[in-house]
Amino acid sequence: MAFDSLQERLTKSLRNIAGKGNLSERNMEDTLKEIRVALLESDVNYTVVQNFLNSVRKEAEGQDVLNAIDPGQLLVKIVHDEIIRLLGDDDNSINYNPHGLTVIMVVGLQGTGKTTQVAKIANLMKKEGKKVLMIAADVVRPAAIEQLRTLGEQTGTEVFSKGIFVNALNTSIEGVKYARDNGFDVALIDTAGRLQIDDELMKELEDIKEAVRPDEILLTVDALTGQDIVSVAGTFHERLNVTGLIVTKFDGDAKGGSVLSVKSVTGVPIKYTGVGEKINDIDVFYPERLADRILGMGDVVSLVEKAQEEFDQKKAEEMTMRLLQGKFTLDDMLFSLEQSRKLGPLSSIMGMLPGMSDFKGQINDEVAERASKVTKAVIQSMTPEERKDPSIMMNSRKRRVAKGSGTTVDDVNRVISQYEKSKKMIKSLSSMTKGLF
Ligand SMILES: Nc1nc2c(ncn2[C@@H]2O[C@H](COP(=O)(O)OP(=O)(O)OP(=O)(O)O)[C@@H](O)[C@H]2O)c(=O)[nH]1
Ligand SMILES: [Mg+2]
Repeated sequence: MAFDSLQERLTKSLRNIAGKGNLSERNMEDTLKEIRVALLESDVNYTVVQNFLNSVRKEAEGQDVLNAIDPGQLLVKIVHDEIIRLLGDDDNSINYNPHGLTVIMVVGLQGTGKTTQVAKIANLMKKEGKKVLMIAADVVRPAAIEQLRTLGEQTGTEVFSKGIFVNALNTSIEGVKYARDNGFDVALIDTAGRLQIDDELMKELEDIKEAVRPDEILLTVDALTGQDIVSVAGTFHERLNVTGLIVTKFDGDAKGGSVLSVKSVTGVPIKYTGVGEKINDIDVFYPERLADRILGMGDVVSLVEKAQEEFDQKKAEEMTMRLLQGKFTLDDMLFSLEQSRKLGPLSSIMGMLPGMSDFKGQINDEVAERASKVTKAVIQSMTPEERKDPSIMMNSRKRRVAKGSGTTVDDVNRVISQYEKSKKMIKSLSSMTKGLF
């Protein structure tokens, strides 16, 4: 299958870091370098590779990968998400005409698989309950009409043809009219191909486009042709405003890099992939699935996503619920200090709450101040009773705690007064947000 070698290489370099509890800047750069080479050697367009790595780096910085709970896995997830973005994370589905007949033109160079995909797509749409007509507008090759008829018989799809003596334009116009008059949902137009892009072909396609006003113009590109995909797609797109790509022969052992580049270079999304010669050998294109496959580690990626979601959510919920009820003990303060490295500062949790983002800065500063060993040591030296109610902390208790924590009575006083201040603020915040939860 396409991408096998890219997959192998990416998986190898990512597996090296996926299980690492710590990731140095150096490890990360090494991994990014390996990814760069793997992409370039798979024929991904140079500029696309540069942009891709820049985005990964930026995301890694933004998400503070090096300080994450599981830096290696987080980096894998970032790479995965960037591949999805590269492949197009917008809507790739067929744009059906809401007012009636949907007209789809299929165009492309000779032998790239137009006729075969027309039949495959017709078959897919029929399975969805649509009434589909295939229009044989390739009048250049006499055998083309016969080919479409055979495929039509195979799938029970009606084929419209005027033979080879009526030109492609008129066949298309009449075919679309026939579809409209006879209550078809979709008309798929199979057009002629040329070995190379030439003006005559483009003109013919432009004329058909002008006359039938298609809802979709799908361009077939052969995965095996490598880098050419990008320039061919670019040229067709310039002339015709192509709405989607069908990457055919995806079952072959293409390096696949051009498939990764084509969306970001031309802006045309991939809508289908052809994965064999048989009628059912077509897949609706989902960037996420291909990204999973390219990384060969969909399992790891979904695991990271799930673990992170659960972790963040559960802890954040517990914490915020306590805070929102105005309950805040020294134990909570200790807990928040211990968790802050994993969870991000308390402020980021507060920032998620409606109406609280304004207080983010204040809380952040205070938490940062307390995120010191002294604070932790002081609290840890207090009895559970004292932690619950520090007002019982008389001088003798303060001296004991200072001694036990290797700090001073001043330190203990500071911790207690910081706690009181913080508690007051949390109480006032909680009264402000009452009713929100
Ligand atoms: N392996 C593989 N072969 C395919 C795929 N799609 C099409 N083919 C084969 O590619 C060859 C050309 O397919 P056609 O559908 O005739 O291509 P075309 O673009 O209509 O060709 P022209 O009409 O001559 O321009 C045929 O032998 C198909 O069986 C695919 O996804 N995978
Ligand atoms: Mg054909």
